[in-house]
Amino acid sequence: SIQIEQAAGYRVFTLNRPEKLNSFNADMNRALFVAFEAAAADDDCRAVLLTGAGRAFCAGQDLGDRDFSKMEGPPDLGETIETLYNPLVRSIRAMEKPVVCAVNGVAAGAGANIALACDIVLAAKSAKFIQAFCKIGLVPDSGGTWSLARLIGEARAKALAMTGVPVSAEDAADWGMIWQAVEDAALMNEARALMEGFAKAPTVGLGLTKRAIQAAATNSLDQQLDLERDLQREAGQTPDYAEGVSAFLGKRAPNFTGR
Ligand code: LHQ
Repeated sequence: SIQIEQAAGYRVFTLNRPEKLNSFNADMNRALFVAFEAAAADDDCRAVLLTGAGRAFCAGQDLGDRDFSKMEGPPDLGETIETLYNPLVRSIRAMEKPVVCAVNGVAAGAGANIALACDIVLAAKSAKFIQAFCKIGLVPDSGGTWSLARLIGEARAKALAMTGVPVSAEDAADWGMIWQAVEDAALMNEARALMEGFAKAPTVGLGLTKRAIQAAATNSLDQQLDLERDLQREAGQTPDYAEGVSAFLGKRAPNFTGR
């Protein structure tokens, strides 16, 4: 249900149930989690790119997965969230390397919010983000209530979550919900270019940067200044920092090893 490409220095995960608009069933959810955990554990993997096969990025949970007529009572969706979606979001956020998302088409429900959990989101101009949950009586999950409120503010977060209106890639970029909207035909080239850069980047420094920016969500300025001090101390001890300075002074391109 997902396709994994091992490129030099990075991996590409492609959600691969195009006939179901790459909606999540439990297998795809678990496979993606396992893939993220494996990428996190592999020092030779210095970044991850997430995208979708076919015309959609991901339509959220596969709503055909449960047949209400065959169930004794209402399902426990909390269980699904706890065992499948939450571990996935935590894995993406905890991984101390860049996670890029190339949103190639519609991103709805959990599909939209998994995209927003990634560090850098590029979207094809024809793509749309839809908080579809309200249409079926549910609550935005996969961190959506948190990330939307932080990225675009309460006013827009509530309107999107309560109406389910689609947001175009260009509006999403204008609002700061994603990094960039790019021409459909250019999406994968742009994403690959970013990945080639991250494959040769000072990965430890980028990972610490990710940790710091995420910690800012709950830290005071004083706590954050202390954290920056600690992380800079750590970054200053990496071989890549020594290499970066030496390359700069030597007026040559750095050769970062990601350590
Ligand atoms: C689908 C789906 C889909 C199955 C399109 N499932 N078949 C967490 C925990 C537990 C339970 C519940 O949920 C969650 C989190 C969630 O993600 S809730 C939100 C679930 N997602 C949605 O509500 C989105 C539903 N889909 C749509 O609104 C539309 O399909 C979008 C806007 C994604 C795309 O619209 P169109 O481009 O017009 O395509 P379409 O609607 O014609 O869909 C194409 C096919 O894909 C169609 O099947 P068919 O056999 O008629 O060709 C759809 O039924 C199927 N499909 N999404 N989530």
